[in-house]
Amino acid sequence: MRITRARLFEVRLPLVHRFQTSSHAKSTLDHILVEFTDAAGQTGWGEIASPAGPFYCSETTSTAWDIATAFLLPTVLDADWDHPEQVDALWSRIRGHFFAKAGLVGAAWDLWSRAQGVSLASALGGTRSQVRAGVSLGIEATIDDLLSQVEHQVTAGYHRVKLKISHGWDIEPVRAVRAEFPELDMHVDANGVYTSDDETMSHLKELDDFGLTMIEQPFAPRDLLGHARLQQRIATDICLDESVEDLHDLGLMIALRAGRVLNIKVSRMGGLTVARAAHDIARDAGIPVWCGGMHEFGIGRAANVAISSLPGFTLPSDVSGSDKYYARDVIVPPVIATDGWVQVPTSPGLGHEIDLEQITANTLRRYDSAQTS
Ligand code: OSB
Ligand code: MG
Repeated sequence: MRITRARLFEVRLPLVHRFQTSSHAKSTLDHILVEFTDAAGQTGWGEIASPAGPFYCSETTSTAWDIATAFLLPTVLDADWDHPEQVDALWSRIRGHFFAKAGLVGAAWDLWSRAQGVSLASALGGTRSQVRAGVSLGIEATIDDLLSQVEHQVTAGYHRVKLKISHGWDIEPVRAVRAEFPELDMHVDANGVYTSDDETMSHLKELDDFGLTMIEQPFAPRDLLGHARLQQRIATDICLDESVEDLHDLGLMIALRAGRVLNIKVSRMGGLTVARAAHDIARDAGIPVWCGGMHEFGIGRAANVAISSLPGFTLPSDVSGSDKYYARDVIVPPVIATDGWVQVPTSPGLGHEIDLEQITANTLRRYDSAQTS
């Protein structure tokens, strides 16, 4: 297979509800959509879901654009390959920039599975026909606002609710939600805002009282030792997100027992090929996984649904319906959750049509390899 043309579209979509984490707030997202065309004129799509600023990780929309156009695309264009796994090898010399790589590799997987006439989920080895969805709720202005968000999502049927926490917004909101929803499958995500000193560890230990399924990423990404120490002191499982960018990080997490659950984000780990390998390694190590999200538009969201169909994804994934985030998505039909379940498409590739009209109507800048050489 040979990719003869690549197009990038930097697309801005407004969020239906402003989202705040411990590090930043946002009401619009700028993601880069990737279209690959092969020699036969078939196309495949991927999404670079990097946040605009370097607060979740060091990448930004602009760095992803620059790295993709200057370094990644030149290695991929006109190269011969038989399977999308070989696309990762084309840029083995290029360090980091996982979000940028993830978008490109996603387009290669979609292109390849469409050409084979198989769904992306089955190309990846997926075994589920539907996946369980959870929602991620941002930091709200008041606890009452948070309670009404939880109420709304529980009524919509979602199977798990994750609450973003930070300094001054941790024990009390969790206590309030638990009091109203005693049976709810609930966890918290700090996005690395805490420091791993004794006082903070004692504070976080108070969360043991609320029957949380996990505490996600309490400390800085590289503080694997801090996470290992906290896991020894608390009963609640620790889940790593930002700390695990590649398979070496995952090896360290397992060796140090720095957590008992893994959030596999396709974007954070450089794409579907590495995400699938992480799933296999975690499964062998007895670590349950779920698929985290980056508020992907439909293209990235559909890839998340596909990977969530693998057998080791035993916990609900952040694959909520498009409507939680966007009034109109870039795929048709959008991803839909019914009673907290998302059906895994069986038609070829991502299993959704691309809404090129919606994409071009919201494009901030574009690149076309056919118009630059
Ligand atoms: O840590 O999971 C995170 C969004 C932006 C940055 C970090 C995170 C998130 C989410 C999004 O929680 C969840 C989703 O896409 O549904
Ligand atoms: Mg997280």
